[in-house]
Amino acid sequence: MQTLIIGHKNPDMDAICSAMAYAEFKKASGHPDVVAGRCGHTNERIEYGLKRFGFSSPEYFSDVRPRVQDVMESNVVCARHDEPVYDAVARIGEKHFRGLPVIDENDRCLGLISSFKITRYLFPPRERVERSREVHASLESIRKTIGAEHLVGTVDNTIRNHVLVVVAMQTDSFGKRLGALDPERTILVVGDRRNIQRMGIEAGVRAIVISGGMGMDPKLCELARQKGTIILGSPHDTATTILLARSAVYAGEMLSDDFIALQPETPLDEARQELAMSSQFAFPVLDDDGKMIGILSKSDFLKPVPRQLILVDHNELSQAVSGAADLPIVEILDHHRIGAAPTQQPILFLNRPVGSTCSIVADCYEREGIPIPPPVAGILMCGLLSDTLNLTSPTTTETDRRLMERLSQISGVNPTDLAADIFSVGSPLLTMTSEQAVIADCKEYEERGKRFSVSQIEELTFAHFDEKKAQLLEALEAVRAKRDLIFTALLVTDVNTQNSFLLVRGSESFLRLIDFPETEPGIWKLDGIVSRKKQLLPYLTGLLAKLP
Ligand SMILES: [Mn+2]
Repeated sequence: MQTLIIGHKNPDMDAICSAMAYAEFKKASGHPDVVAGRCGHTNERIEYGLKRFGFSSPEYFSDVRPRVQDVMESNVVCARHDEPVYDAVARIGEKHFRGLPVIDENDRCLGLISSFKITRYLFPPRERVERSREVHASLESIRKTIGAEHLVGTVDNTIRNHVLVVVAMQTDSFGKRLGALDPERTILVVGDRRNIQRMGIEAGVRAIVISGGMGMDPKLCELARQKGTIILGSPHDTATTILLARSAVYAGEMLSDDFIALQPETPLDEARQELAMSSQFAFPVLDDDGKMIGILSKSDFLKPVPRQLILVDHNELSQAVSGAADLPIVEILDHHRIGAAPTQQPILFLNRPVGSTCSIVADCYEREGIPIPPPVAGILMCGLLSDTLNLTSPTTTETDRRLMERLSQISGVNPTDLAADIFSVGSPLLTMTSEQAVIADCKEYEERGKRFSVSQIEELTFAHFDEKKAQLLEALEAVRAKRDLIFTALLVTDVNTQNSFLLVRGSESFLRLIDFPETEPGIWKLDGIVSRKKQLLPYLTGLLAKLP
């Protein structure tokens, strides 16, 4: 069972770093099958923080719903289209299967061969029993399947429609019968009846199989050589020889090519619905080139889902990776408001009003007495100082300060230096278009039936703000119009001075309510305001309440 530790959509530094550090903690406390993931793109700052401490960004998951590939059997037992049905039957019997997929020489799936279809072939209905003498196979396949030895001539691999003729009649009856046969296609199966053997050779039949391991008279062998008739010696009696010869037909001859195949990425619940009414015994799983990479049986739906989740830095399913609701959530570590869905089982739910989820992870290490490796301390610092703007945000607690000091000792990195380095990388105003800067960290809210969005970007200085502000306002207006919001806001924060500019586009009646100093139309100066969730959001929802 794999445990995936994953943060919220539109991940920030805390979501990524807490997932990775908690995965390290889990491994150190004896849970090896743990993996950290993300469900959105990282940005330059996150990449910088990870790289600085020797990590690379965790695996990307667009959706964690169980998929066909999670439960399919990838060690597939197949039949080759050019192998005798006899060999396929042996494998079906050995494994107690109801049939096999049939592949070509490039592993492409051609169809399915079922034991039902084979049985129908070997035991045809009475009205079709005549056809049962025909075997569409090469002589070599027939020889091998019977286990016969060459007595005269050698067989080839050309596939022909052969007709098996058992001679159990008097010579004069056989003489009449012989006239009606096409000698090129005829394989006689006969015991040590020399007259019959001679008649067959003289008529120029393609092959004679001598049953019962009885061999052939040297004179007749010589005659056969002259006439070009192949003579094979079967170790079995006539009845067995016939049965074996018939099962020399190629698997490809008997396949149903009208079959349902699956793709490895198909979600299991979709596959379940698609296959519910099908009587097919198994479903080949094919890659984009039609190559067989696995097989799914209906019983595979009963297998337990091989993955469970630990959510970090969020607890609401609306913010979680797609498909999270379909997997067991076994733990949640968070520092936001509680909006978690009910769970089936009791779970570990650590929600603490501290500055970052990374603080909670650092605390887990301390409580368990597990030493924090210096690189892990480094990424924990990244998440902590990025969420608290280096311990200056009003969300910061005494616990955060104490932990930051401890982490700094372990990593040997000064928090202020690290914060400066992180925030100096990838300034949104310098590295993004105005549109990107507005949507990169945009959260949408609904209050009293009114929908609005608040974005935030963090800068080291307002030096690039003036040149960008007009475009930012335009981008805000575009988002507002596109999503039909009552207003869109962007908080541009200078993490050095702890001040912000607020840009808002929306209805005149709303804008008039904002009572911070307005530096120009649509832009306000918010000194000392840095936290979207703790400072700005309550202010804005308060204003909304004043609207008629
Ligand atoms: Mn966080």
